[in-house]
Amino acid sequence: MTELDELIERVARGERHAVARALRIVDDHPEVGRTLAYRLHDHRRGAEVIGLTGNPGAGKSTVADCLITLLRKAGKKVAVLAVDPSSPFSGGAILGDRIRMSQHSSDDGVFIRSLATRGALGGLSSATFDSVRVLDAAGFDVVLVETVGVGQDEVDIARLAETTIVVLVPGMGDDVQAIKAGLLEIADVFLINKADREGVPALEKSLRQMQSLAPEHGSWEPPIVRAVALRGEGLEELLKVVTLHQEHARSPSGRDRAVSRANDMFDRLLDAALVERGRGRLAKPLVLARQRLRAAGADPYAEVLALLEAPELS
Ligand SMILES: Nc1nc2c(ncn2[C@@H]2O[C@H](COP(=O)(O)OP(=O)(O)OP(=O)(O)O)[C@@H](O)[C@H]2O)c(=O)[nH]1
Ligand SMILES: [Mg+2]
Repeated sequence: MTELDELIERVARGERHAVARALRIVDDHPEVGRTLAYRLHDHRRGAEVIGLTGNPGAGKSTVADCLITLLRKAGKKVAVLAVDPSSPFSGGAILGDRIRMSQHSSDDGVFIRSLATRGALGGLSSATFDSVRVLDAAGFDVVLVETVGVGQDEVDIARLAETTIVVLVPGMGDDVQAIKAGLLEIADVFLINKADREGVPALEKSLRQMQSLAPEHGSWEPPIVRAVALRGEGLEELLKVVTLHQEHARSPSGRDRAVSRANDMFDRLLDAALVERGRGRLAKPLVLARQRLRAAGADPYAEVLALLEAPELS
């Protein structure tokens, strides 16, 4: 058994040290991490991936903390990936997150990890995607991904998460400006946090106005939930709504998103793999792979792997 095989076995058994080591590899040595991610194919378990995005200080970590508590009560194992902004604040944010969530640090069913790497073009790094795969294989039922909603991050979080929660805060002045148009496209749920502050009705009103002007969001209208995460208020409601969204996302009418996520992952993996190996005669196997991806549950990692091993390739 190679060292990597052994690590994979131990990750799949949910051994904490192995999970930590695998995540470190993914973050520090992305190429090895990618190999690891491919080889976790047989250990996929279908964790719920929930994205938390919003401006710095909106309360994402506080919300994550509350969600951990609720999900643990429901008997679920929870992992949190905090993706640090590439801003000078990141050091402080990591420390803050660690301290806030430290009450869970002795709980074996909770795993919290900050990721340092950023994508080459901004946005989430492929290490973030691969890390989710590691945590899924390790048996975490829910993976929360916290990211500051800047630029490409917003788009990427919707590509990674089954459910994206956009955290907003009232009283930020010009609400319509604070709610960037892009957020409407990615939000499955709006959370108005710090609802103990003034300006909640105004924010909710502008949100609803923007929603009514926005093009159809398919069969799911993103609900608006209010919370005071600092006091743990409104989080049960948030979780209820997230569960509803998960059900929707896994139903036939919500399946499009999952398929486009799989396709997107496929493109990312394929691009990376082709850069490494050079382009070959990919047309036919590529078409077949895309057909398979149209079925729910197809694994983009496995498809790219199959493609690279296709006999048509010289
Ligand atoms: N008044 C009030 N303050 C809150 C609430 N939730 C969080 N806060 C405070 O807001 C500050 C930022 O909270 P965080 O959870 O660190 O926010 P964040 O979005 O994770 O911040 P970054 O990771 O730095 O982007 C902290 O001081 C929290 O105590 C709330 O519901 N009401
Ligand atoms: Mg935070």
